Amino acid sequence: MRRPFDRVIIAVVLITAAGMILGCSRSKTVDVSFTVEGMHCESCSEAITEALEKVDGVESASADHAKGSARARFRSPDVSPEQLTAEIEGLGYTVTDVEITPIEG
Ligand SMILES: [Cu+2]
Repeated sequence: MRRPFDRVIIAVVLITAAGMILGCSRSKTVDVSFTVEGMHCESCSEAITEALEKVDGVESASADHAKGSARARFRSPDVSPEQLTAEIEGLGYTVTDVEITPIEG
């Protein structure tokens, strides 16, 4: 014999599972481009690339000292553009512009 209480527990488990699945599918891939001041050579771009790639949730990153730009592809909401800006500025460079592009999937 099944008590009504069991049904409540089953309903809660199902709602929780559905929420987790929906929550996962809501995570998005995002491309972000930074305009960076202060890069002078190849080791500057390497330092920025490495710092961005080390962040959990970043799929790829690159930086170009000649163009004064950096970019990263990451999973949102695991990572935020603000967090990556802080990484770059933590190395002593200045981010003057941030451009965010959501990617399909
Ligand atoms: Cu340098």
